[in-house]
Amino acid sequence: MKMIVGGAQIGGIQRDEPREAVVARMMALMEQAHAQGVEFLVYPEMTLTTFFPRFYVEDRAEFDHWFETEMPNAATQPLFDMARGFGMGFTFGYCELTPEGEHFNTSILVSPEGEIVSTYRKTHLPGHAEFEPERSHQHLEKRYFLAGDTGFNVVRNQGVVMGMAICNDRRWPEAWRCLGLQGVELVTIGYNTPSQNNLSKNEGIEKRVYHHELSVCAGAYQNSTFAVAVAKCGMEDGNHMFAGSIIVDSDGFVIARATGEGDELIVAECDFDKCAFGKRTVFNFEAHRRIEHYGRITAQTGVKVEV
Ligand code: CDT
Repeated sequence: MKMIVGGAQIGGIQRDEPREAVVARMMALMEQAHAQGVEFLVYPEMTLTTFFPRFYVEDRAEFDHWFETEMPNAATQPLFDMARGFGMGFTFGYCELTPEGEHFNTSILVSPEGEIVSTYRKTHLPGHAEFEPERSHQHLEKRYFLAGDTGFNVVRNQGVVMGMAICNDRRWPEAWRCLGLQGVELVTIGYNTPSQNNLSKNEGIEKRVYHHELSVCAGAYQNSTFAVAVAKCGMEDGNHMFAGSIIVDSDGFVIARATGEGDELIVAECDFDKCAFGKRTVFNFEAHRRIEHYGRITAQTGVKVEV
């Protein structure tokens, strides 16, 4: 089962950039993708807005305007319509405000018929909830979002078992394994990652890009799945976020890579039949996993040194 998969990297979105302008950029990439035969397209985390968790406001309600209360909505409907016209599935991230008043960092997976077939709410929220002056920049995801309540789920879309994760989730093997245990064949990951560690100026961008790539390649290999990790990147409101969008095969090799820091399409033909070999040999979970020794993973959160 082969499918041409694309990643639509998006360059910086400035604070005052309207949703409609962003959607126009997304549609330009979708047109390019269609011209290259892409059948499924992955956009970044929080594709519609600037990465506002870098800003602190006392009253978080002041930031509700960054959130979508329905999807699709007037701004995004043209994207849905274009994808349906092309017969293309896609996924993108946005900030969701539910009718119950809950705020999530969300991504949706949309079938070629234009139906939202899966919704994922980000589990691992990095950063902090209060203003912390010792940091070179703020990362207030814990202030503006609730931890997701969906867990890690898969859906069969266009014949492929697909699952979503968002940004910081890619660094957690638990997220990958939850998807792996459901037979995932394509993991989609959108991200916004600042190029500087806000507590360590000495951690250069090279190390940060390396850790990103290491996480995605390891997760793909250890679960014998393809992965598409797509950045929102470049300069945003005077802050730099690294690029490095990649498509990774089920052996953990990068098979497509972005070269710039702006809007850019990456494309690879993915042969999902390749996933089966790893799943029935080295990573045959049924044959080799030893769950009797894994209890700590769900019973304990932090490290306990008892020796
Ligand atoms: N958006 C997001 O999750 N970014 C984080 C930054 C980590 S530093 C607080 C990431 O893991 O890439």
